[in-house]
Amino acid sequence: MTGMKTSRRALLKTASGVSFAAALGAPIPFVRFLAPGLTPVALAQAINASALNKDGLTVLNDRPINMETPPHLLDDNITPATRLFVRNNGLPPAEEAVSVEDWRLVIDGEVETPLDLTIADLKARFETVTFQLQLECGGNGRKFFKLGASGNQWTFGAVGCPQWTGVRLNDVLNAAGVKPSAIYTAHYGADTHLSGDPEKRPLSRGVPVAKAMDPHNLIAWAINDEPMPALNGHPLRLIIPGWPGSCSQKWLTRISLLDQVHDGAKMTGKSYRVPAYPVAPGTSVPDEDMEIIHSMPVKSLITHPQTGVKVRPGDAFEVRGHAWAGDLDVAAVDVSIDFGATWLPADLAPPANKFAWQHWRIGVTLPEAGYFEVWARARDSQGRSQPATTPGWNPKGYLNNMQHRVAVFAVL
Ligand SMILES: Nc1nc2c(c(=O)[nH]1)N[C@H]1C(S)=C(S)[C@@H](COP(=O)(O)O)O[C@H]1N2
Ligand SMILES: [Mo]
Repeated sequence: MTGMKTSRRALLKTASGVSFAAALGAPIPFVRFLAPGLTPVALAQAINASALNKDGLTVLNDRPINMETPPHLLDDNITPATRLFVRNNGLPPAEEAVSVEDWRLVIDGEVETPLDLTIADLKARFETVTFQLQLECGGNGRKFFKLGASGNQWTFGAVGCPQWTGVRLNDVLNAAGVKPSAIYTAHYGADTHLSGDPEKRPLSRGVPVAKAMDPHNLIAWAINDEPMPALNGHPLRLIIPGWPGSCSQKWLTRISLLDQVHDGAKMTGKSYRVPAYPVAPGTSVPDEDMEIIHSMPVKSLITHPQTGVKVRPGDAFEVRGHAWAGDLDVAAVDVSIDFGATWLPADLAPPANKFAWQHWRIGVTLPEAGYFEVWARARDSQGRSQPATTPGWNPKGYLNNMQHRVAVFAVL
């Protein structure tokens, strides 16, 4: 029987249960069956703003926690930590278990000298650098694919460009001495698998050594000059800009260099891979025909005005946002107010540094009263542009770089 006494005791046993009950204003009689990490659905929206210190993000899933940012909240040139999306494949390490002083990063595998470093060692031995680096989930835009894939139904906001501080990944790898046999990295973090099975990892991805040696990759401990939020990888994470966010391991504990392509969790099968050739939606593609995603495609966001806004016909208003292009730069951003019939060139700023997203703006006037849409289309330095609707279908719904559209009502 579940008497009041038992349930009270069970409640006290579960620290999160206590705060959930307090937040709900009601006891949770079956709290002992509430799996760790599972948020009461009644709190799923409330919890992001308050307990998780994320400002206005949309919760897509609470176990694991996944949250995206509405485009108009990404208007800042440098994304605030409170507005950076969260994509977790497993359960983050418990905050009490994270000690900045005791955190270790191991570099091993195909290296001359394996390293075992504290964060203080990283700071003492290597140059500290700060870059604005864009981070986008490979599945951003998944929701819009026809014959959609399961997984988080990201719309536009699984992207951000904060300022990160840390040491260069290549400095650390060079200190370990990369052997000629090393061709791929393997990244490991301290988060745990949803099943609770300690043998299983939620995510362990890697990149070719050539990409790993790019001097913009960071082993980072700070975001916008503050420690990173727990959900974004505190106390240490990788940032591998321009490639799917999944390469940027959070709660980083180990980087191994391998003499073969890494086969860790979410490296194989259909994970972060797309068909090597175009396929019709719904096609069943053999695993051997799937290729690992490298650079993310060119994309842009309209961060102002917010969709649904009202303006006066004949009055100019500013449209602005950001654009990015994976490993490339953005060469141009065009804007349309007539469903793509004609396009106007926006003013486009150069990136603050390589791999920072680029800001664009344009003054727009709507000719008469009625419903309009503002569309934005970026073009990369190799001439590739964004499609009006979803690009090539793939089984897991990656790489959707379709144009962002906002609704604008012109009212007298
Ligand atoms: N350890 C670990 N690192 C991880 C993940 C994860 O689940 N565990 N998710 C990855 C994915 S899929 C993305 S898109 C980015 C998201 O980073 P953010 O949550 O800081 O926005 O982190 C990556 N690093
Ligand atoms: Mo991701």
